[in-house]
Amino acid sequence: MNAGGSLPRQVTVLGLGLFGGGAGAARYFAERGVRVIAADTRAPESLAETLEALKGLSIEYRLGRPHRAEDFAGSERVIVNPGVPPASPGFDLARAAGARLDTEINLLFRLCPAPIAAITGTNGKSTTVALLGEMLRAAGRRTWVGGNLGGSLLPEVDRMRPEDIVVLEISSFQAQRLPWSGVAPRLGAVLNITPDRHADLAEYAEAKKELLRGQGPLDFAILNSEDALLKGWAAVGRGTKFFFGATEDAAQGFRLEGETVALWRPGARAEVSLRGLKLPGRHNRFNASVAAVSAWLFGAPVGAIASAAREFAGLPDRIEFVAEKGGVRYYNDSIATTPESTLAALEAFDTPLLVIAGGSSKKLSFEALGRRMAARARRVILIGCTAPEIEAAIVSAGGPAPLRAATLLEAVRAAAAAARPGEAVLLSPACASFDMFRNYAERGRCFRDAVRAL
Ligand code: UMA
Ligand code: ADP
Repeated sequence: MNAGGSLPRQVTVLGLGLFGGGAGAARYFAERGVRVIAADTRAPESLAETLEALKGLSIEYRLGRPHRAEDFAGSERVIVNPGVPPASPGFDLARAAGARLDTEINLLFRLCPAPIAAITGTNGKSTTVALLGEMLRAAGRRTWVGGNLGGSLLPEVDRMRPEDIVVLEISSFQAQRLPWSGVAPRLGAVLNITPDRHADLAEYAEAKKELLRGQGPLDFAILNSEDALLKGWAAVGRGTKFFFGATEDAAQGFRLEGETVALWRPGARAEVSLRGLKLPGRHNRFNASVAAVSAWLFGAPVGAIASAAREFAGLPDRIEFVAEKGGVRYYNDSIATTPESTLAALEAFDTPLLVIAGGSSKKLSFEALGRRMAARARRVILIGCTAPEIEAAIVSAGGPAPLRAATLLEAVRAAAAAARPGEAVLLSPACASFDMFRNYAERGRCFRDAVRAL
């Protein structure tokens, strides 16, 4: 098999990046003898890890400057990075060169012989994807996990078999471009839709809808009736809809009953126990319910689903337990880049909390977060550009004035000095990291190092 028919002679990868997506596309084509031009506006020094990983492959690099017509000349196909916005000059140049636009994820959809389960939403995607992967593995299915959570499955596609399952995390930027190839997943789940960096919520919701639009009646769509937008999506695409929070009269659906997930479809009914789930909070029981119904629809036995849920230790940077020092527990939730994620994290604890928050702005309101912080956090330590805004929200909600720190290291030390045994220190920034770090992962690493050095 190759990239949807015969291989092109030449492709341009528009946006090489650091998370493996652009790099996976470049590797896939270069390993198959296609001439590859990799264009990225970033300088080679800031792409060093990617360049190292691609060493030895024949790839022509055009880096560290604005895109030019010559980067696209002669390319039949341009693999557009999800991080390239529609306004990027790269688009005009690609079109002017007469190239077909494609994406790494679309290529995978077209080439992969196994059914695909694709999960999108504003929050909870990575956790749900990883947990579904574990449930399917526990059921004995060979499972490939990838997509937005990092890396690329594309170079592996020749090793995939029809009886395997591919589980993908799909961002709205990836979902939006699925219609370029007219592809749809066998199972598509949309967890929730809350304001994110997309300025326009309606446009953001439309992007997510693309995941389900191309589905047929034999495909499954998992939705959430507790979400204000998603509850109205019964007619999006032709897939069979399973709603979280469905009432008994629905032909199929699933819901949480305490620590048990009830699942049903015509002629079949099951219950999955979530007892022993290590992930804290109701939002994680919801994520586990979505993973459970998805695994069940792929034929996984309920015993295997429940044992995988019990065993799952969670992912790095998502309310990740780091260490206990002097009776204080430290948690790293660096991935929480929106106020909603931090709100969910605050609900996940029942001990007194010291919260480290702040970072670069996504232009979202901190009003609700300020209220909750005022009520829930015994002490807040703020870092980064958004510190004044978050402070104003907390103080106007009647909370105590937060502390300020110039660096994350300083914030961890201030939290440690203020914390008492039995309390928890939580890094949950509610903001992006780009004012102080390269990305959330680097911020999480810095927090872990600072805690371990206490
Ligand atoms: N770029 C250009 N020209 C432009 C615009 C951007 O060259 O006009 C370049 C940038 O300079 C940058 C690159 O495009 O170097 C994008 O970098 P990247 O590291 O994000 O690229 P990839 O490694 O291909 O990562 C992509 C996803 N990136 C984005 O969606 C922005 C990764 O999601 C994903 O893990 C990976 O593919 C595999 O599928 C990252 C992400 O931040 C983690 N996702 C967002 C999120 O989770 O909130 C949506
Ligand atoms: P994503 O991949 O969508 O960013 P993650 O699983 O990485 O989601 O979780 C990101 C953050 O969102 C974590 O801080 C977590 O506390 C929070 N979160 C996880 N699941 C949910 C949910 N279902 N609803 C709201 N917040 C959630």
